[in-house]
Amino acid sequence: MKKTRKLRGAPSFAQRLRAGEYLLGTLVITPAPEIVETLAGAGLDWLFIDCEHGVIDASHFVSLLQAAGSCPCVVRIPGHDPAWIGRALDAGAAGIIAPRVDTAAQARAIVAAAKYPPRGTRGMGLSRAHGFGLRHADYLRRADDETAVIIQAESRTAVRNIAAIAAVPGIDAIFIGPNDLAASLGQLGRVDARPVVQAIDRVMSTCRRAGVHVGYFSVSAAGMGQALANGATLAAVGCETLLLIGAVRAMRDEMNALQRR
Ligand code: 3PY
Ligand code: MG
Repeated sequence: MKKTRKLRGAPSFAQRLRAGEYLLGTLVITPAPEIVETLAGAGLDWLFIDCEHGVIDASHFVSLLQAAGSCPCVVRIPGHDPAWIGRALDAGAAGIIAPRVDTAAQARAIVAAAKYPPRGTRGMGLSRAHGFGLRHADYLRRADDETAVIIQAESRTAVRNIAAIAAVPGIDAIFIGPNDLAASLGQLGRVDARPVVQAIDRVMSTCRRAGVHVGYFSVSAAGMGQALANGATLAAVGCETLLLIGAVRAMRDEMNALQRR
């Protein structure tokens, strides 16, 4: 009889994502372990470590992921380079997010780079994910199942090809980048413009039909309403600096109101 592998302990981020659980996170754009540790303890389901923009690079992975403790970190790599995918996963990332994926062929190559042979071409090595050698064999057995591959759809071409992209095996979620999508549609900075909203609807309905989970980013909680109503389960709201700005402004307004009394 075929053995089914039991889940050890809590389900991984990838397993929760595949189960369609609502997962709330925020972007991290600065390489500060103190901030990551604070965010990780403040009640989020995941952290979106952004290496596409900002100043985080691969040399920060281990310290940031250590600081996050049990809060899963998903790393957005700067492009589609298999070396970056390997380094993020080797450092113990719960998954990767690949930006600007326009075709099914690109999506297939990204999935391959994230999976060990025979499923893919991920290189063998030792790092934090493998307990620096303490848990190598165990990690090799679990890695493909327990790491998430998230593909960003954020261009006119991606929207045109979305059915083929969503059909690629091994994709755990398609994450809509509304800002790049707006720019690609000639609506720079206007994520609420009609052509952008229509393109987002098209991606979401195609993913729904294909049974692929959808992620969405907004700078504020208010901007997430439509995506959640349309079935997005993976949510990234703001980033650490925007959250700080919002908290400072709210505190300043509260203090100004007290002072006027
Ligand atoms: C975008 O809005 O373009 C994004 O990539 C958000 O993460
Ligand atoms: Mg983007």
